[in-house]
Amino acid sequence: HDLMAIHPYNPLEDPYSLYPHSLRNIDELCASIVRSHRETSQYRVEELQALRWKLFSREEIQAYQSKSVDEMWQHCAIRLTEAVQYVVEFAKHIPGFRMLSQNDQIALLKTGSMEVVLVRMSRFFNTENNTVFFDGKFAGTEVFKSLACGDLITAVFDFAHGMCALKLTEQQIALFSALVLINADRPCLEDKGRVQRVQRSVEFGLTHILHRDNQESLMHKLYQRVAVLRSLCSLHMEKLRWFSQRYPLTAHSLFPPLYKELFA
Ligand code: CLR
Repeated sequence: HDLMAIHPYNPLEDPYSLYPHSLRNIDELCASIVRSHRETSQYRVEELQALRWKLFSREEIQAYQSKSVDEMWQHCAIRLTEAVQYVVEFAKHIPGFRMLSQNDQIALLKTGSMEVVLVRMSRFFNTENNTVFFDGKFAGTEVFKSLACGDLITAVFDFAHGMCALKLTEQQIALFSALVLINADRPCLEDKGRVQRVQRSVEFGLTHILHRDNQESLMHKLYQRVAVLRSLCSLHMEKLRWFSQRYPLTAHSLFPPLYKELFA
């Protein structure tokens, strides 16, 4: 996919379009983001729906709760890192992402991958009993007790709850995830202008599908969610610093390399 086919737009070169933007290209852009989301989302929504009855037993919950702080942190860091790896795959197939410099790709992933994991969490969340699909079953906040960061866990669960309330379609989640990732205001970007052009095309794609779905009012709500994401990720970093100070050995030698690379 060639982004220049969308930005800037030259009507003389697009005999198919009756509109100020090429719908053909914007449809292609949306389709490839949606495809990339689908191929990297681990579970389909229907599959997760079918697994909802699988809850951790009292004994299993107790086993998680009796893990030591560093044992549970290590366990969660591994799970989070797996999720981040899928987000990296997702990013690679967003049209235009691979055309950014390596530095800028890494800068966007460093700040955005955790945010996308949290957006994706809403697909793995059951609002009826406030549980998230984790380690093969649905887990409530009590499962994460031994992490000793209850405020972060509560905030993360609240966020998932709020995202679920928006009742987004898979296509909307895909485009929103791409928009969260491709953000020209992230620090340490070499070529802000180029990121901005990719960002505009993704924004345009999201606007396009919201318009098609007759849900333009969602745009405002989604931008509000972005602000909450920022605060959640700084809380995550704060907890990570606290943990690394208390358990330097675990943080240094037992955390997955990618987790350290992205968040340390
Ligand atoms: C998010 C969507 C991914 C699959 C996935 C994997 C790991 C899950 C994550 C989801 C949601 C958040 C999660 C995480 C493992 C641990 C973490 C449940 C479902 C909780 C919130 C604990 C965070 C602890 C850090 C402070 C280390 O596609």
